[in-house]
Amino acid sequence: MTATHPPKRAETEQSDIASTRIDSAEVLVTSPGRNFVTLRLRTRDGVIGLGDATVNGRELAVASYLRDYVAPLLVGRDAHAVEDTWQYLYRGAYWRRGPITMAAIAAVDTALWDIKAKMAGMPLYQLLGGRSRRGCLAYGHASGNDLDELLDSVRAHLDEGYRAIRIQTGVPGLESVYGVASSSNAHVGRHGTTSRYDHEPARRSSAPVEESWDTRAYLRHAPKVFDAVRAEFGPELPLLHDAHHRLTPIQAARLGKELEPYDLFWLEDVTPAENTSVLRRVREHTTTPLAIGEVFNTIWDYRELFEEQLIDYVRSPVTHAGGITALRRILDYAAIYQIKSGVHGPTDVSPVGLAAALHLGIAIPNFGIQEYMKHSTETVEVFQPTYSFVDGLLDPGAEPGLGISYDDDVAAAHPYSRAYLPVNRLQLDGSMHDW
Ligand code: CS2
Ligand code: MG
Repeated sequence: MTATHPPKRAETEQSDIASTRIDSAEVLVTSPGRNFVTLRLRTRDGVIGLGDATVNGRELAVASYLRDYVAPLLVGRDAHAVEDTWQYLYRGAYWRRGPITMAAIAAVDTALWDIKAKMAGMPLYQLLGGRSRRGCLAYGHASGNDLDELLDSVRAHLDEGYRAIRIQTGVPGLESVYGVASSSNAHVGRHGTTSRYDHEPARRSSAPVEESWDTRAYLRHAPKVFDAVRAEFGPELPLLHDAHHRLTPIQAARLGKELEPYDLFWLEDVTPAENTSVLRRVREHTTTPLAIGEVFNTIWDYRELFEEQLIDYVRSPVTHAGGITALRRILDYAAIYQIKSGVHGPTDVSPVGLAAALHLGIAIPNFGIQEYMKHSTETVEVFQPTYSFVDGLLDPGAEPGLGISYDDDVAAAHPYSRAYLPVNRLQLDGSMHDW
């Protein structure tokens, strides 16, 4: 009897494969104000796909993972085999999860979806089920070192068309707080203040900037801030707040409870990401909606949060959760529990990552809100995004694929330069603290 050899890969449409094979996989690192890592795949037919692999402050680790281990596996593969390639890279590595691995897989997955949509001649969202809404509601970042600065910043955002606003302020007694624009970063607009806290360039120094923290001072101050914002802007405006992993469960419960009168859209990252079961305690005490997940990597991180309905919004971006394939799977799972998307969209997620989120967001049934911080002019010149922001809604645009094209010449004018996120220490005694 003749032995039959099963095909090595799940390639079924053999005749098409030659032209859709991946011919090159390039890892592009650029720093137009801040560092970005982009994967560019090209098929034999010359169709280009882009994927974002930026891990803020650890960029070159993903660049190496992609360049040294993943790119050699991609050349010759069928660009249409999106799911099989995802499984091949995830299961095949043996080592599971983690930000570097999942950002690398995300970049491959996003680039393959970009290629598939370009081959179909359609904007990517058409392949994800088509348009489900007029646009993706975006939230902007208002901040101020004191209340006057903050209220001005909210007004500036309303002028720009935002219909939902995140509120972060300085805390009396603390010199600076992450998430609040420092005055040196402020750009003077009609209302005199900044619209972005990590205004580019990203902080470049030989070591991370050290910030100091006092949880009791923060907990005393936060309700006063929301009281003032509601008094000024009324009950309608959706308001969000990020506690940036800094609280214990019982402190988080107290904050959620004290903010209930101000009807937040969400309270984000109240506790550190590792031990999600502590959110049971928070949930027992407050009806303030909770969002978490910007540092999660996989669907497994969400399992108990979904099944016990401990959260209301999923913060994972395409870039850090393994791509469009993986985030779609997470959000479908979330939908069973009436949990919605609230995709992470700071400026360290590149325009490629943001575009991917918008194609997904416009298509899925359980879209919630999209974070939006405008990228710098230099970043826009490199990536040339075609998405738009009109009347508070983001739209992925009508170009085939993701709608992003990478300008190599502009990128080359902005070489990589090491930059760190800050660290946080307790003001009391200098102990390292979550941030
Ligand atoms: C923040 C981010 O956007 C957010 O909600 O938590 O600024 C986050 O700290 C950075 O993206 C980290 O890279
Ligand atoms: Mg956050």
